[in-house]
Amino acid sequence: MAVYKNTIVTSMLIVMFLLPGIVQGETRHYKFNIQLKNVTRICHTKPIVTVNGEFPGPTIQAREGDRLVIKVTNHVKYNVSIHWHGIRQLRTGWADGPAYITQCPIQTGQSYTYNFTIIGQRGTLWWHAHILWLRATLYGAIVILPQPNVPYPFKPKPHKEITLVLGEWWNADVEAVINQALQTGGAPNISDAHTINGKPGQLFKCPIKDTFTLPVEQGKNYLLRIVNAALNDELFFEVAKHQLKVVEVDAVYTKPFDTKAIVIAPGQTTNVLLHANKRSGSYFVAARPFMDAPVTVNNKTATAILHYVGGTSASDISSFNPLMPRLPLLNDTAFATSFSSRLRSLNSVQFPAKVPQTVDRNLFFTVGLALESCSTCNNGSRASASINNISFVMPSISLLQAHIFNISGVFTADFPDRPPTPFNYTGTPPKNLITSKGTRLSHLPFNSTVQLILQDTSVLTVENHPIHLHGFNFFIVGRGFGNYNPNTDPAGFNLLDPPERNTVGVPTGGWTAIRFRADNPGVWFMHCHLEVHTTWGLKMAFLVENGAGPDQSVLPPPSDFPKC
Ligand SMILES: [Cu+2]
Repeated sequence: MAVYKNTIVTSMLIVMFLLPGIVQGETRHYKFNIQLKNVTRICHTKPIVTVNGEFPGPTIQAREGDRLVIKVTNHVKYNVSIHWHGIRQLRTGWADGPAYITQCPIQTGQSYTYNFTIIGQRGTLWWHAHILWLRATLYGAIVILPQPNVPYPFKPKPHKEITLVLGEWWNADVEAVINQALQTGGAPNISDAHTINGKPGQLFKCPIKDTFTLPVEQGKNYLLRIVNAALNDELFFEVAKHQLKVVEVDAVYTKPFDTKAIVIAPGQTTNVLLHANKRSGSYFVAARPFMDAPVTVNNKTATAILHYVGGTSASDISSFNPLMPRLPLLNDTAFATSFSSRLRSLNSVQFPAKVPQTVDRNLFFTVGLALESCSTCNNGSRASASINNISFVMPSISLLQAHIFNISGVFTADFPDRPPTPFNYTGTPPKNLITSKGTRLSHLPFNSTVQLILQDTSVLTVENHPIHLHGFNFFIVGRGFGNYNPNTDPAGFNLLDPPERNTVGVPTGGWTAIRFRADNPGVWFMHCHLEVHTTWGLKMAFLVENGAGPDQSVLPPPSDFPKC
């Protein structure tokens, strides 16, 4: 009997050794109660929508291979849905979360249990509401550790890990801010503060309890998991007098490199190592926008305090006198460009960069802002935003349901592969360009390889658009300023170790080339992660067919799937 048991154990070990990817993970249960909570920031108190009364919301802790079962119950007046940003959701599109794309939202008093497995991903991601502007306060980090006994590929091993979620705070009710903008046709009021872990920091009034602190010990190394959860602002992030070593972006390891600051767009995550190499003292950790277009942003600096503990250091933050980092200037395009160009996938034997070397589908999408007529608006027009000149109209039931259950009349699968009317995208725009509206999807056969050029336009103004794709990571194989040139630009593409992400900033007045393999069946949203642009219509979706294999089709929806 003992011999028999040993044989089984041995064969199991052999199987596990041969197939390290299928080590069984744990199932982790979370309960998210969506509820109002009165919160005070910069001397303003207002009720905000939270998970479990926490702001920012709870951090989800998991390991690669784990299953997450998260029961979300809605106790507020708004319909709610939650997106697990960056999680690939292989075959589980029902759990992705964008309202009216993969699910109907969870109505007041109702619950929905998101159930999905983290496959082939480890690092920092995050979750946020994916309806209205509720993600202003409904957000939190997802920390995915490697499987047990699998070390990080970078050195040194961090002594501690600290999650820093960057956000934006409005003193006014955020839904009122965007509703007012839509009525008048103008841009929404900018936020009143930026925040680090929900706290604006000492440069604002009422600072003391509004400051997040990071105690560190001399000589130790720390892993900072940085998330940009701001609604509308790309951010620079810097720690006074400390270099940062970038080791991961969007839950994909990178070739490590040192930098004095990082640039991070809404939707992106960045892990950096920080060596606490000072003797003592305290240092500001600071975040401030990057904006290199003629667009008004909140340019206020959020701060936290990194302080050395032990020795003579004080413990009361009111007695700190921290040093301030210089931070890149608001419009420092050169710094942002240089930072982006230094990002490379690790591309090791263990973590290869599987860049599609051939392309089945060549797509060219313009992304940009324009105006549309509006009889009730102040100037007779309002801002609109579009992809290939189509401003996306949200359906009234989810696209994934319409696709899987063959419900007609919800969308058409005829999103154009290129702009209907070509023009000088970054030059003087044509005057008579009419933006059309539609719920149109781009159709992709299962497992096809896609190259997508994202081209900014100057129709209303050029601007950096952080484009987020659900359901996939993509490789950023090229970027540049001006108009993409299909004859000369591909020669410069990096098809060896390009960065792999789920969100990419398309340069202001420029373009980005991405590649991905459509190996995840379902309906997958792609949109600008500046919430104001998404609201104005800068969004579309891909429809990826089921494959022929047994594991290549969308699983059935869960029994508690919300109804519209
Ligand atoms: Cu945008």
